[in-house]
Order: sequence, then structure tokens, then C-alpha cells
Amino acid sequence: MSRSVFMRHLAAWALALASTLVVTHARAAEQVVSQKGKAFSVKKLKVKVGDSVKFLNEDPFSHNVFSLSAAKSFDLGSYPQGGAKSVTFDKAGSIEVECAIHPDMALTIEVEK
Ligand SMILES: [Cu+2]
Repeated sequence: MSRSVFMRHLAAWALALASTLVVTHARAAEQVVSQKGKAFSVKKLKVKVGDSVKFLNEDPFSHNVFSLSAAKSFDLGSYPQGGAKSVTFDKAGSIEVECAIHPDMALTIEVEK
């Protein structure tokens, strides 16, 4: 194999590896759940381990999204209209998401492997 042929093979291999990495990375998705009219835009959501959910506040007042579930506990704090924060779900399980300001708000996120 000449040096230039070898280099071409190496380039093709590097490209294949790079595209594999891109595909692997692309598997982690981000979904958006908004808070509007004192409710989450969905009541149930299924995501895969590694995915993230962006919580977008579309109400003209603040929400404080949090979870005490074992599979993922978090507290996004209070933020106003237009604000958004993301949570990445790194463990499988069922997660109850609530709002500290509006007790009627509820969302269940099922994180699957
Ligand atoms: Cu709220």
C-alpha cells in the first residue's frame, strides 16, 4: 500500500468514526415542556436516558419547577415568563414533576433505558 493510499484509508476511517460519534450524540434529544395557564403543556412524557427536557415558562408570572423523585430530584428555582431551564435525565425511572407555586401542576416523566 502506498503512503497516499494509506492516508486515504486513514481519512475514510476517521470520517466513519466521526459520523458514528455524531450519530451517537444525536440520539440524546431535547424535548420542550412549557408552563402555560398554570399547567404543563403535557401531563405525561416519555424520554430516553440521556435526554433532556427544557422547561419553558410561557405564563406572565413565575413558576418553580421541581422534583423529589429518586430517579431525578431537582429544583429549577423560580423564573418568569420567557425563562427556560433544562434538566438531563441520566437514570431510568418515573419522575413526578411539580411546581412549588401552583400545587395543581403535575407532570410525570417516564425515563426509559
Ligand atoms: Cu407554577
